[in-house]
Amino acid sequence: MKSIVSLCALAGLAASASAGTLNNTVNATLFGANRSISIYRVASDLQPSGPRLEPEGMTWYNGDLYVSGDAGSLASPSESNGYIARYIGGNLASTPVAVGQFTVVNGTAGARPVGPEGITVNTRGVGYGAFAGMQPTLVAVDGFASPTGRILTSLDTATATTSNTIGNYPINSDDIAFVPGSSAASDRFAFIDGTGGANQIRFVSAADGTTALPGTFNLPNQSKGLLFLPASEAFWFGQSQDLLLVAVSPEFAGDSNLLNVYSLTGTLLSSTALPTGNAASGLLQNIEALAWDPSTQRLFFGDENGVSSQIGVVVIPAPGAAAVLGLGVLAMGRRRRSR
Ligand SMILES: [Ca+2]
Ligand SMILES: [Ca+2]
Ligand SMILES: [Ca+2]
Repeated sequence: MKSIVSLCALAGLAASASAGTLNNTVNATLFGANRSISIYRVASDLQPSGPRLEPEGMTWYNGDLYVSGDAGSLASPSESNGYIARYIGGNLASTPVAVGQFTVVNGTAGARPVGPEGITVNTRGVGYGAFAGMQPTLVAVDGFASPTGRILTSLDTATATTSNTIGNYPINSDDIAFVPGSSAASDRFAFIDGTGGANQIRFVSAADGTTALPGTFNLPNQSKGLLFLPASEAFWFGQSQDLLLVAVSPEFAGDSNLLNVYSLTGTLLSSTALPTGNAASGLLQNIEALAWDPSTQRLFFGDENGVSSQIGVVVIPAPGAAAVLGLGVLAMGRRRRSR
């Protein structure tokens, strides 16, 4: 350990858990207005539990941002190494809690750390991934095909235990989102599925996590990040129906990351190109995860690229926010005068 610390000191690297560092702020036109995206470097945020945090999956629950990444084996730890980063209050400048270490056994190769491509929360209280306490169970998809197969699994963040693992899962997923229906019977999980090379949205029942449902629709190649927003939140994005937001990573040199907004039936409602580069240029490189904080209207972008390893965050003001603010100030003034 001593020699590792010395080597890290020599290389000028952090040797212990560290807070995200603001790398850059960049302006982008998002949903019709100019916004400022703050971009944090997070690569060393899980140390010493994990070697490196390269965000592939993100979800928001009860005031905190949860971030997952790939993992190697117990013998050869790599990336998040079975830990999930929990940023309290979504504060990327703070050191996250390392939740885990989550492991799975699937097949004969023995236990290995979980490396979720995507994470979500079943908020219904029944069905696959349901939980009772204050701390969430994360429903995770893991595209790590070798040596033990793809999995759907449940990560209890209160006890740091894995359960209900479904091995050799037929969906080759880059992300997952819980899509509540009008009742538990119609709750679904939506997946980005790359089986066969083409990207599609597929739905399964959230009752068991496995029963395939209709509604499949096509996505662009390199679709990597998925976020469900209920109609009550769609307002912030200039829409009024349930939405699926999809992050599309660059496919060819010169491509930009895209933020595509779809209806649940696959109608493309908007597509926005995001400033794209790498950490050295202060830009996001390969966006593979999305999350939304409904209390402060913050949208998070996870940049999985192994060199960049960043999370971007942007506040989405309400459409017509300036007018609403103006009315609020006017009302305050009236209250003051009437006192
Ligand atoms: Ca991966
Ligand atoms: Ca990775
Ligand atoms: Ca993902």
